[in-house]
Amino acid sequence: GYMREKILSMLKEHKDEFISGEMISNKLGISRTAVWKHINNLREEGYEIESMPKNGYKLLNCPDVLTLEEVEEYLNTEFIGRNIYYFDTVDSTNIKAKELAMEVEEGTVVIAEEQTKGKGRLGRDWLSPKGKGIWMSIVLKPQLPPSEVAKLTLIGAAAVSKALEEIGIESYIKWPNDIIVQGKKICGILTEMSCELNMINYVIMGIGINVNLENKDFSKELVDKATSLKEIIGHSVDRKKLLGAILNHFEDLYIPFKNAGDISKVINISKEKSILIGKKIRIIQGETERTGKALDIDEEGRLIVEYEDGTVDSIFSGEVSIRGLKGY
Ligand code: BTX
Repeated sequence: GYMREKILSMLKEHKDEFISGEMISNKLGISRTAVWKHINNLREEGYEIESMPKNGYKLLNCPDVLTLEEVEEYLNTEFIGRNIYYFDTVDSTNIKAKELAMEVEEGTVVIAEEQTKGKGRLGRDWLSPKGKGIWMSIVLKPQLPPSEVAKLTLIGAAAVSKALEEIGIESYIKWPNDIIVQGKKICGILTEMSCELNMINYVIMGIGINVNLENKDFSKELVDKATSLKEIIGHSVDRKKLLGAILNHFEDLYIPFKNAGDISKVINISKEKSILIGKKIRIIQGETERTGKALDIDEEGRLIVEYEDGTVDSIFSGEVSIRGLKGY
Protein backbone atom coordinates (compact mmCIF):
# COMPACT_ATOMS: atom_id res chain seq x y z
CA GLY A 1 0.00 0.00 0.00
CA TYR A 2 0.81 3.66 -0.36
CA MET A 3 1.42 4.40 3.34
CA ARG A 4 3.64 1.38 3.73
CA GLU A 5 5.79 2.60 0.81
CA LYS A 6 5.94 6.12 2.23
CA ILE A 7 7.04 4.87 5.63
CA LEU A 8 9.64 2.59 4.10
CA SER A 9 11.13 5.36 2.00
CA MET A 10 11.25 7.68 5.03
CA LEU A 11 13.07 4.99 6.98
CA LYS A 12 15.44 4.48 4.06
CA GLU A 13 16.17 8.20 3.77
CA HIS A 14 17.23 8.08 7.40
CA LYS A 15 18.98 4.74 7.32
CA ASP A 16 20.89 4.07 10.54
CA GLU A 17 19.27 6.97 12.37
CA PHE A 18 16.11 7.25 14.40
CA ILE A 19 13.01 8.99 13.17
CA SER A 20 10.21 9.54 15.63
CA GLY A 21 6.84 7.92 15.27
CA GLU A 22 5.36 11.35 15.79
CA MET A 23 7.19 12.81 12.82
CA ILE A 24 6.05 9.98 10.57
CA SER A 25 2.49 10.25 11.79
CA ASN A 26 2.42 14.05 11.30
CA LYS A 27 3.97 13.92 7.87
CA LEU A 28 1.60 11.25 6.59
CA GLY A 29 -1.46 12.34 8.53
CA ILE A 30 -2.06 8.95 10.12
CA SER A 31 -2.17 7.91 13.76
CA ARG A 32 0.87 6.69 15.64
CA THR A 33 -0.84 3.35 16.08
CA ALA A 34 -1.21 3.09 12.30
CA VAL A 35 2.50 3.85 11.90
CA TRP A 36 3.32 1.17 14.43
CA LYS A 37 1.18 -1.35 12.53
CA HIS A 38 2.99 -0.62 9.28
CA ILE A 39 6.33 -0.97 11.04
CA ASN A 40 5.29 -4.38 12.30
CA ASN A 41 4.21 -5.46 8.83
CA LEU A 42 7.55 -4.36 7.42
CA ARG A 43 9.28 -6.39 10.12
CA GLU A 44 7.28 -9.41 9.06
CA GLU A 45 8.51 -8.90 5.50
CA GLY A 46 12.07 -9.07 6.78
CA TYR A 47 12.93 -5.42 7.37
CA GLU A 48 14.97 -5.12 10.53
CA ILE A 49 13.72 -2.06 12.39
CA GLU A 50 14.81 -1.02 15.85
CA SER A 51 12.36 0.90 17.98
CA MET A 52 12.97 2.97 21.11
CA PRO A 53 10.18 4.63 23.05
CA LYS A 54 11.86 8.05 23.10
CA ASN A 55 13.60 8.05 19.72
CA GLY A 56 11.26 6.26 17.38
CA TYR A 57 12.27 3.88 14.62
CA LYS A 58 15.55 3.06 12.96
CA LEU A 59 15.97 0.91 9.83
CA LEU A 60 18.89 -1.45 10.37
CA ASN A 61 18.61 -3.90 7.49
CA CYS A 62 16.57 -4.57 4.38
CA PRO A 63 15.61 -8.10 3.41
CA ASP A 64 17.38 -9.91 0.61
CA VAL A 65 14.46 -9.77 -1.83
CA LEU A 66 14.40 -8.71 -5.47
CA THR A 67 11.47 -6.33 -5.38
CA LEU A 68 11.59 -3.08 -7.35
CA GLU A 69 11.67 -1.25 -4.03
CA GLU A 70 14.92 -2.99 -3.15
CA VAL A 71 16.54 -3.02 -6.58
CA GLU A 72 15.68 0.52 -7.69
CA GLU A 73 18.68 2.18 -6.07
CA TYR A 74 21.00 0.12 -8.28
CA LEU A 75 19.19 0.87 -11.54
CA ASN A 76 20.14 3.59 -13.96
CA THR A 77 17.97 2.37 -16.81
CA GLU A 78 15.27 4.14 -18.71
CA PHE A 79 12.86 1.26 -19.15
CA ILE A 80 14.51 -2.10 -18.45
CA GLY A 81 13.47 -3.25 -14.97
CA ARG A 82 11.43 -0.14 -14.20
CA ASN A 83 8.45 -2.39 -13.76
CA ILE A 84 9.07 -5.55 -11.75
CA TYR A 85 6.55 -8.30 -11.08
CA TYR A 86 7.89 -10.05 -8.03
CA PHE A 87 6.78 -13.52 -6.90
CA ASP A 88 7.79 -15.72 -4.06
CA THR A 89 7.26 -18.86 -6.09
CA VAL A 90 6.15 -19.58 -9.68
CA ASP A 91 6.35 -22.49 -12.06
CA SER A 92 8.60 -20.58 -14.45
CA THR A 93 9.17 -16.85 -14.83
CA ASN A 94 9.12 -17.35 -18.61
CA ILE A 95 5.62 -18.82 -18.39
CA LYS A 96 4.48 -15.99 -16.09
CA ALA A 97 6.04 -13.39 -18.37
CA LYS A 98 4.24 -14.85 -21.39
CA GLU A 99 0.92 -14.51 -19.61
CA LEU A 100 1.65 -10.86 -18.91
CA ALA A 101 3.49 -9.95 -22.08
CA MET A 102 0.70 -8.42 -24.15
CA GLU A 103 -0.43 -6.13 -21.33
CA VAL A 104 2.85 -4.84 -20.00
CA GLU A 105 5.31 -2.31 -21.30
CA GLU A 106 8.63 -3.25 -22.79
CA GLY A 107 11.33 -3.82 -20.23
CA THR A 108 9.01 -5.31 -17.63
CA VAL A 109 10.80 -7.92 -15.57
CA VAL A 110 9.26 -10.96 -13.90
CA ILE A 111 11.27 -12.26 -10.97
CA ALA A 112 10.67 -15.13 -8.58
CA GLU A 113 12.55 -16.26 -5.50
CA GLU A 114 11.88 -19.84 -6.57
CA GLN A 115 10.78 -21.71 -9.69
CA THR A 116 9.15 -25.09 -9.35
CA LYS A 117 9.38 -25.81 -13.09
CA GLY A 118 12.28 -23.69 -14.27
CA LYS A 119 12.86 -24.31 -17.97
CA GLY A 120 16.04 -24.85 -19.92
CA ARG A 121 16.22 -25.23 -23.67
CA LEU A 122 14.71 -28.18 -25.56
CA GLY A 123 12.47 -29.20 -22.68
CA ARG A 124 15.27 -29.45 -20.14
CA ASP A 125 14.88 -28.37 -16.51
CA TRP A 126 16.51 -25.47 -14.73
CA LEU A 127 17.19 -25.86 -11.01
CA SER A 128 15.97 -22.71 -9.21
CA PRO A 129 16.00 -23.05 -5.41
CA LYS A 130 14.43 -20.40 -3.22
CA GLY A 131 16.23 -17.15 -2.55
CA LYS A 132 19.53 -18.39 -3.93
CA GLY A 133 19.58 -17.18 -7.48
CA ILE A 134 18.34 -14.58 -9.88
CA TRP A 135 15.51 -16.22 -11.80
CA MET A 136 14.02 -13.63 -14.10
CA SER A 137 12.43 -12.93 -17.45
CA ILE A 138 12.60 -9.67 -19.36
CA VAL A 139 9.73 -8.76 -21.69
CA LEU A 140 10.99 -7.18 -24.91
CA LYS A 141 9.08 -5.79 -27.86
CA PRO A 142 11.55 -4.90 -30.57
CA GLN A 143 9.99 -3.97 -33.89
CA LEU A 144 12.06 -6.43 -35.83
CA PRO A 145 11.64 -9.53 -37.97
CA PRO A 146 11.72 -12.87 -36.07
CA SER A 147 15.06 -13.76 -37.66
CA GLU A 148 16.72 -11.13 -35.47
CA VAL A 149 15.74 -12.82 -32.23
CA ALA A 150 18.83 -15.00 -31.92
CA LYS A 151 20.87 -11.85 -31.44
CA LEU A 152 18.94 -11.00 -28.30
CA THR A 153 20.36 -14.03 -26.52
CA LEU A 154 23.83 -12.75 -27.28
CA ILE A 155 22.90 -9.37 -25.82
CA GLY A 156 21.71 -11.10 -22.64
CA ALA A 157 24.88 -13.16 -22.32
CA ALA A 158 27.09 -10.13 -22.91
CA ALA A 159 25.17 -8.13 -20.28
CA VAL A 160 25.53 -10.87 -17.66
CA SER A 161 29.21 -11.29 -18.39
CA LYS A 162 29.83 -7.54 -18.12
CA ALA A 163 27.90 -7.35 -14.84
CA LEU A 164 29.96 -10.22 -13.43
CA GLU A 165 33.11 -8.38 -14.45
CA GLU A 166 31.87 -5.40 -12.45
CA ILE A 167 31.77 -7.49 -9.28
CA GLY A 168 35.19 -8.94 -9.96
CA ILE A 169 34.24 -12.27 -11.55
CA GLU A 170 35.89 -13.39 -14.75
CA SER A 171 33.42 -15.30 -16.89
CA TYR A 172 33.25 -16.83 -20.32
CA ILE A 173 30.39 -16.97 -22.76
CA LYS A 174 29.59 -20.35 -24.19
CA TRP A 175 27.86 -19.27 -27.37
CA PRO A 176 25.02 -18.67 -27.54
CA ASN A 177 23.34 -18.93 -24.16
CA ASP A 178 25.52 -20.00 -21.25
CA ILE A 179 27.96 -18.26 -18.94
CA ILE A 180 30.83 -20.29 -17.60
CA VAL A 181 32.99 -19.54 -14.59
CA GLN A 182 35.96 -21.74 -13.75
CA GLY A 183 34.82 -24.32 -16.27
CA LYS A 184 31.30 -24.67 -14.88
CA LYS A 185 27.91 -23.27 -15.84
CA ILE A 186 26.79 -20.38 -13.67
CA CYS A 187 24.08 -18.88 -15.88
CA GLY A 188 21.75 -19.97 -18.65
CA ILE A 189 19.54 -17.96 -20.96
CA LEU A 190 16.31 -19.11 -22.57
CA THR A 191 14.88 -16.78 -25.20
CA GLU A 192 11.34 -17.42 -26.39
CA MET A 193 9.16 -15.41 -28.71
CA SER A 194 5.72 -14.90 -30.08
CA CYS A 195 5.60 -13.61 -33.62
CA GLU A 196 3.63 -13.08 -36.76
CA LEU A 197 5.02 -14.01 -40.15
CA ASN A 198 7.38 -11.08 -40.30
CA MET A 199 7.02 -9.22 -37.02
CA ILE A 200 7.83 -10.01 -33.44
CA ASN A 201 4.95 -9.62 -30.97
CA TYR A 202 7.15 -10.04 -27.95
CA VAL A 203 10.24 -11.80 -26.75
CA ILE A 204 10.72 -13.32 -23.31
CA MET A 205 14.33 -13.43 -22.29
CA GLY A 206 14.72 -15.78 -19.34
CA ILE A 207 17.94 -15.47 -17.40
CA GLY A 208 18.92 -17.79 -14.56
CA ILE A 209 21.99 -17.07 -12.45
CA ASN A 210 23.32 -19.26 -9.68
CA VAL A 211 24.21 -16.67 -7.08
CA ASN A 212 24.19 -18.09 -3.56
CA LEU A 213 23.63 -21.79 -4.17
CA GLU A 214 25.94 -24.18 -2.41
CA ASN A 215 27.28 -27.42 -3.81
CA LYS A 216 24.77 -29.33 -1.73
CA ASP A 217 21.95 -27.57 -3.61
CA PHE A 218 23.00 -29.26 -6.86
CA SER A 219 22.25 -32.86 -7.70
CA LYS A 220 25.09 -35.37 -8.11
CA GLU A 221 24.98 -35.05 -11.90
CA LEU A 222 24.86 -31.25 -11.81
CA VAL A 223 27.57 -30.55 -9.27
CA ASP A 224 30.33 -31.43 -11.73
CA LYS A 225 29.10 -29.07 -14.42
CA ALA A 226 27.39 -26.28 -12.48
CA THR A 227 28.57 -23.79 -9.91
CA SER A 228 27.51 -20.57 -8.18
CA LEU A 229 29.06 -17.24 -7.34
CA LYS A 230 29.05 -18.17 -3.66
CA GLU A 231 31.04 -21.33 -4.36
CA ILE A 232 33.51 -19.34 -6.46
CA ILE A 233 34.03 -16.40 -4.11
CA GLY A 234 33.52 -18.19 -0.83
CA HIS A 235 30.81 -15.90 0.51
CA SER A 236 27.33 -14.69 -0.37
CA VAL A 237 26.91 -12.15 -3.13
CA ASP A 238 24.49 -9.21 -3.07
CA ARG A 239 21.78 -10.25 -5.51
CA LYS A 240 20.23 -6.76 -5.73
CA LYS A 241 23.42 -5.12 -6.81
CA LEU A 242 24.16 -7.84 -9.37
CA LEU A 243 20.64 -7.69 -10.75
CA GLY A 244 20.90 -3.90 -11.09
CA ALA A 245 24.20 -4.25 -12.94
CA ILE A 246 22.79 -6.84 -15.35
CA LEU A 247 19.76 -4.74 -16.19
CA ASN A 248 21.93 -1.63 -16.66
CA HIS A 249 24.30 -3.40 -19.04
CA PHE A 250 21.41 -5.06 -20.81
CA GLU A 251 19.71 -1.77 -21.61
CA ASP A 252 23.00 -0.26 -22.70
CA LEU A 253 23.52 -3.01 -25.25
CA TYR A 254 19.87 -3.41 -26.21
CA ILE A 255 19.07 0.19 -27.18
CA PRO A 256 21.46 0.38 -30.18
CA PHE A 257 20.10 -2.96 -31.37
CA LYS A 258 16.47 -1.97 -31.00
CA ASN A 259 16.95 1.42 -32.61
CA ALA A 260 19.45 0.67 -35.33
CA GLY A 261 20.07 -3.08 -35.44
CA ASP A 262 23.54 -2.41 -34.07
CA ILE A 263 25.14 -5.25 -32.11
CA SER A 264 28.77 -4.43 -32.78
CA LYS A 265 29.57 -3.92 -29.11
CA VAL A 266 27.84 -7.18 -28.24
CA ILE A 267 29.85 -9.06 -30.86
CA ASN A 268 33.08 -7.66 -29.47
CA ILE A 269 32.13 -8.82 -25.97
CA SER A 270 31.00 -12.21 -27.31
CA LYS A 271 34.34 -12.73 -29.01
CA GLU A 272 36.47 -11.38 -26.21
CA LYS A 273 34.75 -13.63 -23.68
CA SER A 274 34.13 -16.63 -25.89
CA ILE A 275 35.05 -19.97 -24.40
CA LEU A 276 34.63 -21.73 -27.74
CA ILE A 277 36.75 -19.83 -30.22
CA GLY A 278 39.85 -21.81 -31.07
CA LYS A 279 38.55 -24.96 -29.42
CA LYS A 280 37.39 -28.32 -30.69
CA ILE A 281 33.64 -28.66 -30.25
CA ARG A 282 30.78 -31.00 -30.92
CA ILE A 283 27.80 -29.60 -32.77
CA ILE A 284 24.60 -31.42 -31.96
CA GLN A 285 21.55 -30.91 -34.14
CA GLY A 286 18.73 -33.31 -33.37
CA GLU A 287 20.12 -36.80 -33.90
CA THR A 288 23.26 -35.74 -35.73
CA GLU A 289 26.48 -34.82 -34.07
CA ARG A 290 29.60 -33.48 -35.77
CA THR A 291 33.00 -32.52 -34.51
CA GLY A 292 34.71 -29.35 -35.57
CA LYS A 293 36.61 -26.32 -34.47
CA ALA A 294 35.07 -22.99 -33.51
CA LEU A 295 36.82 -20.32 -35.56
CA ASP A 296 35.04 -17.07 -34.86
CA ILE A 297 31.78 -15.22 -34.29
CA ASP A 298 30.72 -13.14 -37.26
CA GLU A 299 29.09 -9.69 -37.28
CA GLU A 300 25.63 -11.25 -37.32
CA GLY A 301 26.41 -13.25 -34.20
CA ARG A 302 26.79 -16.58 -35.96
CA LEU A 303 29.36 -19.10 -34.83
CA ILE A 304 31.83 -19.97 -37.58
CA VAL A 305 32.92 -23.60 -37.42
CA GLU A 306 35.29 -25.68 -39.44
CA TYR A 307 34.25 -29.33 -39.63
CA GLU A 308 36.76 -32.12 -39.70
CA ASP A 309 36.41 -32.52 -43.47
CA GLY A 310 37.55 -28.93 -43.88
CA THR A 311 34.21 -27.37 -44.76
CA VAL A 312 33.40 -24.11 -43.03
CA ASP A 313 29.90 -23.20 -41.93
CA SER A 314 28.23 -20.46 -39.91
CA ILE A 315 25.69 -21.54 -37.35
CA PHE A 316 22.72 -19.49 -36.26
CA SER A 317 21.92 -20.56 -32.69
CA GLY A 318 18.48 -22.11 -33.22
CA GLU A 319 18.27 -25.69 -32.15
CA VAL A 320 21.95 -26.41 -32.06
CA SER A 321 23.75 -27.59 -28.94
CA ILE A 322 27.43 -27.05 -28.63
CA ARG A 323 29.59 -29.11 -26.33
CA GLY A 324 33.16 -28.52 -25.48
CA LEU A 325 35.16 -31.69 -25.46
CA LYS A 326 36.00 -31.09 -21.82
CA GLY A 327 32.70 -31.14 -19.99
CA TYR A 328 30.89 -27.78 -20.03
P1 BTX B 1 20.01 -25.35 -21.17
O1 BTX B 1 19.07 -26.29 -21.82
O2 BTX B 1 21.19 -24.88 -21.96
O3 BTX B 1 20.55 -25.93 -19.83
C1 BTX B 1 19.77 -26.81 -19.04
C2 BTX B 1 20.70 -27.86 -18.49
O4 BTX B 1 21.63 -27.26 -17.58
C3 BTX B 1 19.97 -28.92 -17.69
O5 BTX B 1 19.63 -30.02 -18.47
C4 BTX B 1 20.98 -29.29 -16.62
O6 BTX B 1 21.91 -30.22 -17.10
C5 BTX B 1 21.75 -27.99 -16.40
N1 BTX B 1 21.19 -27.18 -15.29
C6 BTX B 1 19.95 -27.21 -14.74
N2 BTX B 1 19.83 -26.31 -13.78
C7 BTX B 1 21.02 -25.67 -13.69
C8 BTX B 1 21.52 -24.62 -12.89
N3 BTX B 1 20.79 -23.99 -11.96
N4 BTX B 1 22.81 -24.25 -13.09
C9 BTX B 1 23.59 -24.84 -14.01
N5 BTX B 1 23.16 -25.82 -14.80
C10 BTX B 1 21.90 -26.24 -14.65
C11 BTX B 1 19.71 -22.94 -20.25
O7 BTX B 1 19.15 -24.10 -20.75
C12 BTX B 1 18.63 -21.88 -20.07
C13 BTX B 1 18.16 -21.77 -18.65
C14 BTX B 1 17.27 -20.58 -18.44
C15 BTX B 1 16.76 -20.48 -17.03
C16 BTX B 1 15.98 -19.23 -16.79
S1 BTX B 1 15.63 -18.97 -15.12
C17 BTX B 1 14.49 -17.75 -15.47
C18 BTX B 1 13.76 -18.18 -16.73
N6 BTX B 1 12.59 -18.96 -16.43
C19 BTX B 1 12.72 -20.22 -16.85
O8 BTX B 1 11.86 -21.11 -16.67
N7 BTX B 1 13.89 -20.37 -17.46
C20 BTX B 1 14.64 -19.14 -17.50
